Amino acid sequence: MTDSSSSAAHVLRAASGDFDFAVMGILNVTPDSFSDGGAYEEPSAAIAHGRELIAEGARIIDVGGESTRPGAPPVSPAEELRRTQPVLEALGPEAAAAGVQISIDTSKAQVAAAALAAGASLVNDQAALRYAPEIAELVASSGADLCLMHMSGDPRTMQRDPHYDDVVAEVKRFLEQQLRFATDHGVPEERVLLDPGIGFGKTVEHNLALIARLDELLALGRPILIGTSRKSFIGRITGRDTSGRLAGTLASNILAYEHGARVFRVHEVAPLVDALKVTTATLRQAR
Ligand code: HH2
Repeated sequence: MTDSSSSAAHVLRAASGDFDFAVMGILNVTPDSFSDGGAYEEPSAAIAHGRELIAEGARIIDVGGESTRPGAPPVSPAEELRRTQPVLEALGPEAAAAGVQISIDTSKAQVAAAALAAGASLVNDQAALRYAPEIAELVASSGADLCLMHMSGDPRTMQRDPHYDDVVAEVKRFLEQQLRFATDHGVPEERVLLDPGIGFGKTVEHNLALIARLDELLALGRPILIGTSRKSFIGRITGRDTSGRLAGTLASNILAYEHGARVFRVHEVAPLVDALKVTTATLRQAR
């Protein structure tokens, strides 16, 4: 990052060296996430994977204890805490020493509060404060960052025939409204990231339109985070299962960068860091 006084500075302090992007590594401590469920359920496996993600160049580690795949059953706050807290407590100091930010992927105030107390400094709220509006005050009082994501409905029902007249305009309106809610409740605007919520209540066409017209969300004045990693729209286009979606993940993230996204949530960090380095170096040469 070059301009530490820019409004995106707070979140993008995580960006790497000369580069203006940050890759967020996914650390799902769940039995049932759609592509890596069960792989890092044991705290020791999750902690080891977190270390790998840091070594691969992740500038943010997103720890999640509840799957939000379509149809996923809800998890109690106690269970979510049981899954995430040991990982946060172990990884927190190591991440801090490496200058890596820890994020908690939750829509529950209790889980967010415990994570912030354990050293997380970003709350990634997929419900964008709709389920737990009090997350806004928590974030405000702790000085953390906040990611607000668009989701149509909830994970149990979101993929039942999603409909929009203009998906980009509707996602933009929603994000604008939730951003205003957050700032009205004390969250400094410069601490907020916005995310169109790829795959959350959207068809393949909706997801593609959001990537192709991502620039329209830049008018909201906040950095855009995007999560396409291994998602089903890539499978629908390529015919690949979750283990074969890396190339599609890279393509969608490179395009999202070109259309203005700056934070990228992925399972495989190293290939995207390289791809984005080459992309940004090339674009810089062209301009
Ligand atoms: N996608 C997932 C989870 N959290 N957070 C943000 N901000 N944006 C996203 O696109 C996003 C997210 C779903 O992916 P994953 O964590 O791999 O799966 P699961 O929800 O099944 O654990």
